[in-house]
Amino acid sequence: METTLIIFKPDAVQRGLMGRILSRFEDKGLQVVGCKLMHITQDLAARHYEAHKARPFYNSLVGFMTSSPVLVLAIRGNNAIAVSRKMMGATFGSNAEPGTIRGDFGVSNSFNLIHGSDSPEAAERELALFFQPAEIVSHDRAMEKWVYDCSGGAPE
Ligand code: IDP
Ligand code: MG
Repeated sequence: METTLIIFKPDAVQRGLMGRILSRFEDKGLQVVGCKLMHITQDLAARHYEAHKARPFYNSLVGFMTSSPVLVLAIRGNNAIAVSRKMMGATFGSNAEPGTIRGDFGVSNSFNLIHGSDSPEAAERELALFFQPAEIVSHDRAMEKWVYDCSGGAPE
């Protein structure tokens, strides 16, 4: 099981799309193990997006991410990182496929609603930036055996 960091960006929160976007993750069978509404500080945004520091859009990206509250989630499941990225769609709303979150809810290239970790290394780093270990609430779901085929031992 993987855990990934998902952020509903300020545009998603301001546009009242939190419930509809979160429903997609729940509908898919992914599990919420961490969740908080927060205002990202300048320092946290800089650490989160440090790989993009040299990019021309970096300042506006940090400005956007700190402009209004975000909903930060820890989402768990089999291949949760790749599954979530696929659900998010391509980076730019203007060319994200219909059926994806970015493709269905937005058209902007910078206000693109959602962040998701892009690798296991990124997920580990980003989860540690946004959550204390005790804020990750691992728990068994009664429906788990109907979400995954566990007949072989490991969830399939
Ligand atoms: P990702 O969010 O799909 O992983 P990244 O390339 O990691 O995309 O970029 C991080 C974020 O920076 C994007 O989600 C988007 O908000 C913003 N961004 C990326 N490229 C551009 C651009 O060319 N113009 C404006 N904003 C951009
Ligand atoms: Mg990225």
